[in-house]
Amino acid sequence: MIVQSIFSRRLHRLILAVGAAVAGILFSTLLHLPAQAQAPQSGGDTTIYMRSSQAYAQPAPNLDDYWDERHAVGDLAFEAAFVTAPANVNPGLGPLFNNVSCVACHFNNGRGLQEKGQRVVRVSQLGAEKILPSDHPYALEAVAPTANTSPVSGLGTQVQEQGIYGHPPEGALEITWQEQTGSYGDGSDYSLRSSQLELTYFDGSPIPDGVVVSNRIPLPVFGLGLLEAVPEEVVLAAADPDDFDGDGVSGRPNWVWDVEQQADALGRFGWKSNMPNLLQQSAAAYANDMGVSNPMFPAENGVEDIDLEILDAATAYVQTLAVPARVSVDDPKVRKGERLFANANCAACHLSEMRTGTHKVPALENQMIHAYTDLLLHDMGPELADNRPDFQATGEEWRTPPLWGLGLSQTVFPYSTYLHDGRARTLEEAILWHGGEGAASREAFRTMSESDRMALVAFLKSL
Ligand code: HEC
Ligand code: HEC
Ligand SMILES: [Ca+2]
Ligand SMILES: [Ca+2]
Ligand SMILES: [Ca+2]
Repeated sequence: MIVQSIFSRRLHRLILAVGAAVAGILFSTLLHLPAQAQAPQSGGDTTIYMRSSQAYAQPAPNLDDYWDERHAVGDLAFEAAFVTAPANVNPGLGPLFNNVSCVACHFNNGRGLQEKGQRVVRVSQLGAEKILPSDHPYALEAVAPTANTSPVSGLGTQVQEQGIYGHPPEGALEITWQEQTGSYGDGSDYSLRSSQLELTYFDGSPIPDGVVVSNRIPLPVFGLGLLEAVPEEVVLAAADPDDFDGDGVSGRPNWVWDVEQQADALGRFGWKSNMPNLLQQSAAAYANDMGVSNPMFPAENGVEDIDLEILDAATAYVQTLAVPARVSVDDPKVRKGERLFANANCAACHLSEMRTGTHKVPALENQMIHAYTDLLLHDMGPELADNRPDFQATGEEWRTPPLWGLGLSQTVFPYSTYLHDGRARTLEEAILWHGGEGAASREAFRTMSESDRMALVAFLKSL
């Protein structure tokens, strides 16, 4: 079965590639467009030319045979839906969980929705002593010695909103949205929505005082192997914690706990950069999001619902996904937008270029990439704050999210929204929420003419 699906996938890719090449030649001769090779290849040699709903779900075209097969096996792991044990296939769901498979939250590998089953709600008890891992069923929720997240009684540090049959979930979250209005420099109005959260235990009883709640939507998962392959020195070189150059933008690394190395490590993944690498991110997703215990996070009684083979496969999958190429790079409006992006100092955080170093996947090595992130934490002001510290990240700090592939968000998953809690319905709204270190950029955008704002957004959609 697996062999067959790898084979048909190869064939399928070949047909796609030939089709795309023919279409590309026809298209560029007809419209006198420059050849695609000249368009910025957002993911270096891992770039693909595809604009369909499957654009985030392709293997990097430069994988060798070994990694190509690892990718195909990982694809199955990413899609595998877990069920309550005992069962013949994929047993071990829960008892507490948020969803049954990786792809259920990362639909088509894109960003997910602000909805029960997709979001992840992190909590911590302010001013409490940390509890020991053995007090809690899932190791990651309490194990990290350098985390400053204290588990909440009955919830741990992540709220599982679902439980297997006969096992009540931990908590229930009610969200109410409110609108606030503002106006652009040219006098036209806009409206922004923000949420009010009410978290209770599942039976409706109130949670203790002093609990901070951070509500996060799923992030897209393509291109992440490249971000893992950016050398630590490159990330640290972009940090400017004391704002030495005086542009109002600082940027600090998050130092988080690496479970495998049992040491602090640079955080790169998650909305607050609280995960050091994709193996740990995947292992934690299995354990905490799906209740699937594994070699990195075994259950309290030592049970491992999946073995290292499956954990490694899921990890390899998110390491080896291609990055969709930019489009319309020569469109005058897009080019103007790119200049405005630079002038508004957006690129101080959303770095337009980084070079990768070494990685165990050779296809990811030494690539010039255009991810538009610095992987650093920035204080984004009180309005975006979740007030929940996470390792070194304060309650107001967030990791700059990559902007590559942004123009495909709605194609990949209609109705998907932006920012950590999905509050921004449009790219304009996402920019208008920037505060703190991003406030000057936001003001630059807010006071632009309408045609300049449209050009800037056109640039974002070309990514
Ligand atoms: C319940 C929904 C849910 C499930 C199931 C889930 N994820 Fe996620 N995933 C999320 C959310 C939410 C985030 C952002 C988490 C944060 O910032 O704290 C995320 C983040 C990630 C990231 C980091 C992306 C980045 O840009 O930093 C990766 C990689 C990832 N998930 C992989 C997986 C894998 C692999 C699985 C299956 C083993 C999985 N996820 C299962 C919701 C989910
Ligand atoms: C000080 C650093 C900084 C600057 C400057 C900055 N951003 Fe951001 N940007 C961030 C961070 C951090 C987030 C995530 C905030 C959150 O989710 O709460 C973000 C989020 C975004 C998002 C949403 C991405 C997503 O995946 O949901 C867009 C779009 C965006 N920024 C565009 C811009 C544009 C355009 C500018 C310039 C006008 C800009 N940013 C300036 C740091 C910055
Ligand atoms: Ca389990
Ligand atoms: Ca929990
Ligand atoms: Ca600075």
